This record gives sequence, structure tokens and C-alpha cells, in this order.
Amino acid sequence: MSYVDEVYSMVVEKNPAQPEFHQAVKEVLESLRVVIEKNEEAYRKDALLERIVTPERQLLFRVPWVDDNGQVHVNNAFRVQFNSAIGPYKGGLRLHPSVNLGIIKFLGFEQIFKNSLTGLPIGGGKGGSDFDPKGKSDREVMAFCQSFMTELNKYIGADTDVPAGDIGTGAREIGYMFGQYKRIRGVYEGVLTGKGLSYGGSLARTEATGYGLLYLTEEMLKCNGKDIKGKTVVISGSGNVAIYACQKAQQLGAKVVTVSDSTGWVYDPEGIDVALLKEVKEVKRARLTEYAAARSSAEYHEGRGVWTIKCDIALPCATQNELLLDDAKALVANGCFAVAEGANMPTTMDATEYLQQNGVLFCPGKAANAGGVATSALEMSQNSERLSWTFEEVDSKLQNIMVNIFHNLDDAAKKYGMEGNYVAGANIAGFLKVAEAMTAQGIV
Ligand code: NDP
Ligand code: 2IT
Repeated sequence: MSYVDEVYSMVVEKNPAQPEFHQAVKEVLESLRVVIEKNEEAYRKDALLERIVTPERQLLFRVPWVDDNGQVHVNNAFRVQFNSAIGPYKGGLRLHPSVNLGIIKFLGFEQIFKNSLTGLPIGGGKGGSDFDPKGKSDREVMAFCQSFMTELNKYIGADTDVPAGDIGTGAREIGYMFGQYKRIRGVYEGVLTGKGLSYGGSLARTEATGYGLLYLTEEMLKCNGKDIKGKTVVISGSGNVAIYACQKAQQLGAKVVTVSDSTGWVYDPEGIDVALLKEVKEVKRARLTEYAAARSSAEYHEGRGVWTIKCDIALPCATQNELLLDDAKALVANGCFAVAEGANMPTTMDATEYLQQNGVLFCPGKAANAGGVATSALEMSQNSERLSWTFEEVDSKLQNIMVNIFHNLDDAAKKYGMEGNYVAGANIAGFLKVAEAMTAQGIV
């Protein structure tokens, strides 16, 4: 059996009931086959792949908290410190009822390669809890966040592990967590990113993932003789990534006609009204039914369906495995020519292959959504030098980073004989830097 196949079998055997983790590992290892096979004995002797698929440390803990009626609840919480070869562990905290160890491991594994692609000194990690902030009062969310940080603070720090936001974790949650960290540890440091602007946050971090997605998409189109201006875009999700992807797409002259949430979706042929979307989702924390109710051009549909709408470009920005084979078929049949992932692993492997085989330009999340974590790293730099940069400075660095990421993965794909396969390019380019650092640092 080849080394790649051996390691994949070992991952499945040693990590039962973690299908998302298996999926993420399979996608990366398949891309790396060509690299590993060139140097198989050396990699095997160093157990390089076994080490890269095994987290350096996994923390599992309970989070007890009291609701507004005095009832005690207990949630499961996780922090997976996956790989610190190129920098302190860095990655978000997901708060969603679906969270389990396998999901956090898939996200942490992806983060290793994503963070490497940014070109910045950050290792890979991820965390979260099955706590659901939806429908909770601010006090309940604070009670959870304080209890969560009371345990997590022991394992993180500005030079060791720097968490941030993800699904369900936004500015409010980061604020409560930062306050509790400072209170317990007595240290004012950049231990979290995505902070508010009044206490060490970076301008443009809120916008960064969505904006970065569009900067990369624009470059990918440009390098393939296409232009984003005047194109029709479908977006899934209506959270942090989706909102700012929508805003930047419109600024670049495209028309965004859909958004979705966990219960339904909106088709707005006149183009999504971003100010209204922000009001509904960021201020009221309400459902998309409220968007549709306030806008006569919008249709609301229950369930899922954004991929059935005719478009040129599709940007999945909600969650993992939300774009399936049938969705890919519908997109191709309707003439879609580019897909870039704002979410982490939103496209299943068979859907990805179908899109690639049908000539759709496909950029994977670990490259396309890297603008968020890259700007988090810029926030860490600003915290270290105790200065803050202007919006324009951060935004322009973000643009450069996204353009560089695209060329890095495009070059890697060409070098290994897979021109246009941006999945392979991203995995290979991300891996090579981490592998070199791990090899240089010996068997640790
Ligand atoms: P938010 O919590 O702000 O928004 C998530 C959106 O996706 C919401 O519209 C939510 O619906 C929808 N959603 C979540 N879970 C599901 C589900 N199981 N089924 C259907 N819809 C769902 O999160 P973000 O925008 O921050 O994150 C979106 C994606 O982007 C995630 O994959 C995340 O890992 C990834 N990402 C985020 C980055 C960041 O900086 N925030 C950086 C890089 C990647 P509802 O409103 O009903 O909850
Ligand atoms: O998936 C991701 O890259 C994030 N949720 C952002 C992580 C970060 O540290 O900013």
C-alpha cells in the first residue's frame, strides 16, 4: 500500500465516527500523493504524515452555566491545538449545536494549510462548543463565555494559541471572552482576535473574510480572462462571511441575488440590499423572513435552494457540506463558471470533482477564505507593536495577501502538472512550508 493510503486508513481506524475529519484528510492526502511519492521513503521514515494528521494536543472540557431561570446547563467544549510548526496555534471558536470533536478536528486540520498559505507566522488550531447562542439573552451568552474562558484561559496566550470567531462567535462573544481572560490572567494581551475596536481589534477584521474571498475570486477570474463586473452571483449563508462577500461583490460591480440561513433562503432579483441584511442579521439577530417582509422584490423560500438559481459565480458561505453533487449539476447546467468557498469545506468531494471536470474554476476554502485569519494575524501584529493601522492600510495588505495566495497555489498546481487544479495547488503549497518547518525542527 502507498504511504498516503496507509496513513489515510490509519486516520479512519484511529478516529472513528469523525466523518468530516476523514473527509478533510482525504482531500488533502489525495492532493499530496504526487509530492509524497517523489520522496516517499524519507517522509515515511520521519512519519511526517502521521504527525501532520495527529493534533499536537486536544483539550476537552465541560462548560457549566446558569440560564435566566436559574437552571444549570452543561455544554461540551473543545480546543484542538493541531500544529505549531510555523507559529502559535491560530483559529476560530465555533458555537453551534452540531459541534463535536470530529468537526473541530476537520476545521483545525484545514486551518494548518490555510494559515500556511497566508504567508504569515501562524500555526493551526480550532475550538468551540455545542452551545447554541441563538435565542439566548445577552446575560446567558455572557455566562457561557465566562465559564468557557475560565477553563480555556489555562491553555491559550498571545504567543501560544490565539482563538477568534467562527460560526456563532462574533464581536459580542469575543468581548465577553476577552474580559474574562484579562480578569483571570491579569494580562492585557492580544490573546483573541476579532476584538472590538476600542480594546485592540483591527479595522477591517469584520469585513476581511468576505472581502478577501472577493479579492481572490477577482484575481482567479482575471488570470482566466474573465471579469467579475456585471456578473450574477449566488451566495449561501447570511452571517459574517456572507454579508461582507455580498458587499464587496457589489462594490466590484456584480449583482448578488441570493442569501440563506439555517431555515430558508431569499431570492432577490434586484440584488441583495446589504444595509437591510445587516439590520436583520447583525442588529436584530432575526430570520431572513424579516428581510423578505421588508423588501418587495425578495422571495422567501423554506429549506435549501440557492444553487438552483441561474448564476455566473457561486460563493458558498454558510457551513460544511452544503453544496452537494446535485447542486453542482444544477450550477453547471445553468452556466455557472466559478465557485469559490467562503465557508470551510462547503462543497462535498464528488461535487468538487464534478465542477472541476466541467471546467468550473474552483477555489477551495483554505485559500479563498484565508483573508479572515490573515487579518487576524495582522491584528496580532498591531497588538504586539501597540499601534493600530488605518482601514486602508489593513485592506491593502489583505488584497496583496489574497492575490499572493492565488498565485502561490496556481504556481504549485502548474509545477506539479495539474494546471488549473486549485484544490491540489492549495494543498501542496500549504503543505510544503509546514513540512519543511517540521523537518527542520526535528522529531517533535
Ligand atoms: P456566522 O455564524 O456569522 O454565519 C453562519 C451562517 O451560516 C448563518 O447564516 C447561519 O444561519 C448559516 N448556517 C450555519 N450553520 C448552518 C447549517 N448547519 N445549515 C445551514 N445554514 C447554516 O458564521 P460565519 O459567517 O463566520 O462563518 C460561515 C462559514 O465561514 C463557516 O464555515 C466558517 O467556518 C467559515 N469561515 C469564517 C471565517 C470568519 O472570519 N468568520 C473565516 C474563514 C471561514 P443562521 O443565521 O440561521 O444561524
Ligand atoms: O476558519 C477560519 O479561518 C476562521 N474562523 C478565522 C480564524 C481566525 O483566527 O481569525
